[in-house]
Formats: sequence, C-alpha cells, structure tokens
Amino acid sequence: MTELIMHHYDFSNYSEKVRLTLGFKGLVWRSVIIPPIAPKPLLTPLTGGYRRTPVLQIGADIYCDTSLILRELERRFPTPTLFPPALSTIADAITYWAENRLFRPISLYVSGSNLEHLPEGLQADRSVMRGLPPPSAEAMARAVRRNAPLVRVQLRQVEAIFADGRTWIAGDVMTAADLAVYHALWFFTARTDLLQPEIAPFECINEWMGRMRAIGHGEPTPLSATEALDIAADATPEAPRRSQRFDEDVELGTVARIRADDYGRDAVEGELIFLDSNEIVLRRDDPQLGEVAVHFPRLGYDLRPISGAAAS
Ligand SMILES: N[C@@H](CCC(=O)N[C@@H](CS)C(=O)NCC(=O)O)C(=O)O
Repeated sequence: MTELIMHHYDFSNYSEKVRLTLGFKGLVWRSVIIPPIAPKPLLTPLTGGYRRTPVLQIGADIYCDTSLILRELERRFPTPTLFPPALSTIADAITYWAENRLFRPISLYVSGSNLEHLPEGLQADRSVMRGLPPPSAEAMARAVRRNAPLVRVQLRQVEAIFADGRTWIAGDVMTAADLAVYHALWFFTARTDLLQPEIAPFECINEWMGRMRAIGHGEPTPLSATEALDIAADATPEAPRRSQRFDEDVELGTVARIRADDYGRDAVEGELIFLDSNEIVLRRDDPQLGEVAVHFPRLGYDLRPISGAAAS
C-alpha cells in the first residue's frame, strides 16, 4: 500500500490527535510540515482549498478532518481498535463535547495568555478564518477572563469522569474519545508551560495524560511538501467503494461544492463520486496534479450541487 503522509505542524492539537492515533496503531508515516497560517500554496493543490490542519494523504487520496482521518486509519488498520463497538455511542458523545464545548475556551484562554509566544500573524489569520475582525490585545485579555472559568469548570468535569476508577475516558479500553479530550488538554502546554498549574492539581487527569503521552507518535520520517505533491501527481485515486445514499442526497456524478459548517469554510469543488453515512468524496482534476479524490466526513460538512455545472 502507498505510504501514509501527514500534513501538519507541531503546535496543532488536532494534529496531535492523529499523531497519537498513528502511534497507537504502531504505524510508519511520512511527515510534511505545513504553514500554520494561510495561504498554504503547497497544500491547496491536494485539497482544492480546504485549509485546516491536519490533512492525511495516501497517494492521490486526500483525507480532510480528523474525524474522518481516524475512521480511515481504523478501516485500513483495524487493530488495535479505536472504535470498540460497545463504547461507540458514548465515545462519540464525549468526542463531540470535547471538540465543540471544551476546546474553544481552552484555545481562547491559552492563546490570550501566551500572546508573546504566538507566531506572527496567527491571531489575525484565525480571525479571518472565523469571519471576525482581528482582535486587539484588550479584546484578547477580556477573552482570557471570560474563558478561564469555563476551562476550570470543565477540568473538574474531566476529573470527575475518572471518579469510578476507570483507566480510559469512555471505560475500560481506549477509544477515539481519549484522543479528543487529550488533544484539547494537550493544547495547554503545546507552546509554553505557563498554564501547567491549571492542570497540576487534577491527579486522575495527570495520570491519564501520562498514559496518553506514552503512546507516542509511531515512526515518522520527514518528507518535503514538493515530494508529497509529486507522489500525488504520480498516483491515481483508489476506486470508490459502493455508495450508500439517502433519496434526498446529491446524485453521484453531480458537480458539487463542500465546506465545513463551522469555521475555515473555504469551499472545495469537484464531482461527487462517493457518499455513505460517514464520508463524502469529491473527484477533482487539478491543473498541477491531475486526478485527486478529496474525502470529507459527512457530519460537520455542507454539500451542495453547483447549479448549471456539468461533470467532466
Ligand atoms: N474539525 C477539524 C478541526 C481542525 C482544526 O481546527 N485544526 C486547526 C489546527 S489544530 C486549524 O485548522 N487551524 C487553522 C490552520 O491550521 O490553518 C478536524 O477535526 O480536523
């Protein structure tokens, strides 16, 4: 099988989620470091415009969003599993909470408390990504005050999960929910140890974070962004599996546009070649790379036909 190529950068917490998945499954992979802010000219030919981090590339198949990346890694490398069926509903619910409720206050608290350590232009870029004006230093300080209590309330909730003596977040075995909660808390100290004292008092959280850290990142070796583009140009996408549509879904073969429904909503256009409960795939003809298949999760993404466009 073609090698796994991850496009990421060091302080990206969603990338840490995938790095640990690669470690958990004991995988060998290639590491392409991408810029943390737009534009990303050596990533765009692969994704067709999706700018968020990380992105997984396997030949000319490009996987966007960690929720799909984890499922794809599970599909290709089923053991050890991150999706034990008995815990899947609770793990999904915890994951949704961690990534949609827990992480945002942490992000605002951490970024506002580490202003002098932020890469040049990062805050302005993140504001554009969310359709907001760039924040002043005063606005960021106010965000720290508003969000520090929201973080502390939720840290107590995480500690309380372990009150019954469980080893992992959703029960007796590790699941994708551990990665979702972990990457949010990992962000506390991704750049500096300034906020470590917030986590220090929570004994169970600290022990569990130690277990998570020990998983490691598997076996990465560096790859340049241009080599990754060459690999995509030399490959053809894998044949799509059999789709499972609902009657209301966009027809296969339609030229369509997909974008995230929350932030970083840059659109990707292409021909719809696959969809099922978990996944949507668009085929793009890229001027530089030729044919690429861009894969997205179904939930959290908005797919619409482009009226008047004809499939090639
Ligand atoms: N739902 C997405 C969220 C990814 C995300 O927000 N990633 C952050 C970095 S940790 C990002 O894209 N920031 C902007 C960027 O890297 O350009 C996922 O699970 O992959």
